[in-house]
Amino acid sequence: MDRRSFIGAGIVAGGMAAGGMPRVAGAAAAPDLGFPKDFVWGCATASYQIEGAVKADGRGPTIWDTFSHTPGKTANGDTGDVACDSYHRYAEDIGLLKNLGVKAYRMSIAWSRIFPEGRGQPNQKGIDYYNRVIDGLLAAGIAPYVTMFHWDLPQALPGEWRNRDTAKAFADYAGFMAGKLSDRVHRFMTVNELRCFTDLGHMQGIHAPGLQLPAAEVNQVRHHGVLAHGLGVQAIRAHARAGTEVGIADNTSIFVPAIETPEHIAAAKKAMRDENAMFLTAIMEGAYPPEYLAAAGAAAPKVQAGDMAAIGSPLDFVALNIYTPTFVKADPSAPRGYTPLPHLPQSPRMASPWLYVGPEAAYWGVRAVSELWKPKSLFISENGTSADDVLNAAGLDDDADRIMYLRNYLGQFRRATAEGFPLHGYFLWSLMDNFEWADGYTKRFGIHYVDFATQKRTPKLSAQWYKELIRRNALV
Ligand code: GBH
Repeated sequence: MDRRSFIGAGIVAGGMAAGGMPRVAGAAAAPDLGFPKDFVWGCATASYQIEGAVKADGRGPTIWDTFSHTPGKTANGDTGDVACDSYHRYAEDIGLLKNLGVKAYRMSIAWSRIFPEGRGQPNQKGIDYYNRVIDGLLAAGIAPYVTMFHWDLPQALPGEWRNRDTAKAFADYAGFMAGKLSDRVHRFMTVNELRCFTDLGHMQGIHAPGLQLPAAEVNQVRHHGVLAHGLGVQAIRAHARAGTEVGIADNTSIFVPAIETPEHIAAAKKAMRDENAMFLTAIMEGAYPPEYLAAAGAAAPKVQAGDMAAIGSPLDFVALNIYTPTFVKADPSAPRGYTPLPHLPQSPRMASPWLYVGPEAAYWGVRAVSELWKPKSLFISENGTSADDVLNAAGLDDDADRIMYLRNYLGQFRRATAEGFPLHGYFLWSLMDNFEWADGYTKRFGIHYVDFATQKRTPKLSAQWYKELIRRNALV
């Protein structure tokens, strides 16, 4: 059956179980809410957002230590100095994961715990910490999925991402860690969210290192970001055991067709490719699209021989962080044939002002990436929401709005799996409330509430909901 008749059959028959097996008798009229067998359910976190212990065991300072300690850069002057103190409480946090029944945990490694100055002599105490975490996860039956870089760049690297050498230093570090961990870790992600650590840090200046550079320098930083990814893929493959899978966790900008007709769908796919030209498009195609280079003109990135081949290194999987959509329509009068549509002042959004609710981003993100570039495999490396969490008089966090958000997005991910797109797993952001970058501790994304004064973790209602979803392997 091709994809289209498969969907049609599902509708006519009142739902097909994932994999095309007819549903059990008695449930024939109910919509099918199941996910594929062996779908990987997980939670995600990142080192600087949860670990704290910024001076422990030889960890070197990072650009986020510097930035968060600079007055006016984060809400309330919040820093990651303590965060969730997961550096010391990791065993408890593994317990939270185990209680949920997740099969996988996406975590990141703090580069400056391994190489305090970004390069040079490795710090065994930092390696030991990740060995403890990974061994603890495996003992709990949880597979670690490891991101090598989630924004906490060692401060000692001169010129940070403005310096091309940083991409090489990243590859050396990533290869080194893959050599240490690939006996137990089978999937690595190079970097998290290219657009965030390049543009937010170097164009808008709202993330570390807080720069507002001219276009040519921003494009060069972006180039160093994708180059780091590509050299990192090669280094991980060179040092990891055979069979290790390598991918990226990217926040590709996602365009949702305003109307599901062929012309608007084509417009959305074109927008996905064009608007991500300097990031995922370059990685999946091993080239910058000529239209991107032409539009950048004199500000186009300076590319050296061999760069694009490295950037285009084949991946075992693509992982997407999916939060918010841009709706788009076909528009023959627009230069590129499409027009992105603005959100309205009253468009629904969650506690973070940028977090517009658009569950269709889940389906269209997976579908467009699948159809444009045919990756072997896809994961959702992050999806989740902030909410105005408060503990009630009973000490509980009944976050029904987070459940609403997650249920809607997961319904759209389920549509993608039911239609046969190769989506194999989902990591909820986040296991627990944590340091939300420039928003400090004012925005909570966890399914466990963290009291930052006492470090007490309390499962929210959404944790119970996620646990039940995992138990049934179906939307609840
Ligand atoms: C991801 O970022 C990150 O990977 C993760 O670390 C983070 O905690 C999580 O999602 C939740 O944010 O309106 O100009 O202030 C998502 C990307 C980065 C998007 C910050 C919004 C602020 C935009 N987000 N950004 S602005």
